[in-house]
Amino acid sequence: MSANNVKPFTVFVEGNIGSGKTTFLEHFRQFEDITLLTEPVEMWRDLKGCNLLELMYKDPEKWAMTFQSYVSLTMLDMHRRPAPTPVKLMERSLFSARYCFVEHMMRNNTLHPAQFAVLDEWFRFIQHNIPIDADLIVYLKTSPSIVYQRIKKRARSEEQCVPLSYIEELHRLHEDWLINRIHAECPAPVLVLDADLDLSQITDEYKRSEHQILRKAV
Ligand code: DGT
Repeated sequence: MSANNVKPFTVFVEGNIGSGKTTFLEHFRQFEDITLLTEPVEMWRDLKGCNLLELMYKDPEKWAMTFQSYVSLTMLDMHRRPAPTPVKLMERSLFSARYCFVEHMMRNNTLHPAQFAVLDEWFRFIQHNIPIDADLIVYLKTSPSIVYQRIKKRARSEEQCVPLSYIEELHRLHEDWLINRIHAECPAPVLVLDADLDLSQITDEYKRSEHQILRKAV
């Protein structure tokens, strides 16, 4: 709840790996009265000394279930975290974990059908029993070849083995969820931004979203 006990205007920032979600959140640091919740990747890389992200990439059949289970917990924590401001900006959500990452793992058999069923039941249970506020989704739309180059350039150690085909598949899953609406639930209206632009031009594109995001704060 914000200071005056009104629910914050809640925005999910979504997009492929390397689409600039963190940079987008950083753009909004200049404004007052916004709570920024960046994705808990660091928690995934160090859970009591275990790097779950690395384990998942190195041996997906063995670790995907464990990893997704922990992603769900950390995402739910972010969804439920109170914001003392009129606007709350979150990097990703339980929805992209389910409709993009888990969906991919189910389709390529990384997850056993029984594992997928358990994750899906958790997702449905949470959706029906725990309020998840969502007022707007900002979709940072990119071309797979462009984010693939960015991922190679930033050289996060765990992601070195990521093939272009994985990025292409994740792109299709984001499009199916946010543009083609193949799943019944898209929890909020979607604002699409061109996130292929490089850093020198992207600020103007980010500004296009300020009005919709800040209108509750000003
Ligand atoms: P950005 O700022 O757009 O460059 O964002 P990234 O690429 O730092 O953040 P994100 O969420 O796209 O990806 C972080 C890493 O975690 C990446 O290797 C993909 C992985 N990841 C994130 N969420 C999930 C998930 O639910 N399942 C799986 N398997 N991987 C995930």
